[in-house]
Amino acid sequence: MKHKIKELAKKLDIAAKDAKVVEQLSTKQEISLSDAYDIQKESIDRRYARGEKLTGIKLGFTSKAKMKQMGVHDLIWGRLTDTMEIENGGQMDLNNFIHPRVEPEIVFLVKEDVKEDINRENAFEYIESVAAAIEVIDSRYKNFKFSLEDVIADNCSSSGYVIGNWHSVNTDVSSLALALSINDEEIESGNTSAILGDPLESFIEACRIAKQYDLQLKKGMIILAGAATPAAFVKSGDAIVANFEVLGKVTFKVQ
Ligand code: OOG
Ligand code: MG
Repeated sequence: MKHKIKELAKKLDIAAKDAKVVEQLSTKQEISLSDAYDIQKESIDRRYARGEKLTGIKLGFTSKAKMKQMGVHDLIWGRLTDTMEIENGGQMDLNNFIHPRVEPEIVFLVKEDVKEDINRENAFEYIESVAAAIEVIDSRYKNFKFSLEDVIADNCSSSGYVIGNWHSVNTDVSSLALALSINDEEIESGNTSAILGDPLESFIEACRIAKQYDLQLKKGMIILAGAATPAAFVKSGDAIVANFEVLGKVTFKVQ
């Protein structure tokens, strides 16, 4: 397998860059979890080589709703880069996506380079602020179907994110009602407590993962905590709004 990592990483990177589907990797060869993370790393290294910058990490399958929707039951993580950011109130160009879906999330802004183990007590020393967010996911696999290893290799379907207004770290985000609407129609509703019981747990988990994978979480990076509801497909012309109680609204349009 080792000799195929680069080749598979290239395949997925090109699929993401050109917005073209590929066959699931796992139907052609056996891939271990560690191979899958190696492929992810190699494919994101190709983005760095084109000048993209790491902006943070995202967690996936942190809520039961998402696990059920996708039939995958383990927490996963992926890398976010600067070209994925969509301005709040802005537009996303559908030409750069295959079959995008949107999901409401919580995002944390890292305050200090993380150099110690993080728990519920010291976490707040490392969080600058919190915000509502929408993640845009776009699997590079046909019909958005994958195994756990496939989706990890594909950088956990990462393709875009929109961040709402930042709020003080003292804002309690453990149990906020939220709703996702498309063209003024409510598509999903839920609560942030669906995210590992409390999105703060995603922050702690992200710090643990970063250490395990030798990835430095730096001041100014973001951590996307994972979706609270199933994801919804979007199409050209859609106006997307996620509304999160005290955190306010996050919006964008699909063009
Ligand atoms: C994988 C990404 C999952 C989340 O928030 O749970 C994810 C996928 O569903 O394609 O981002
Ligand atoms: Mg997500």
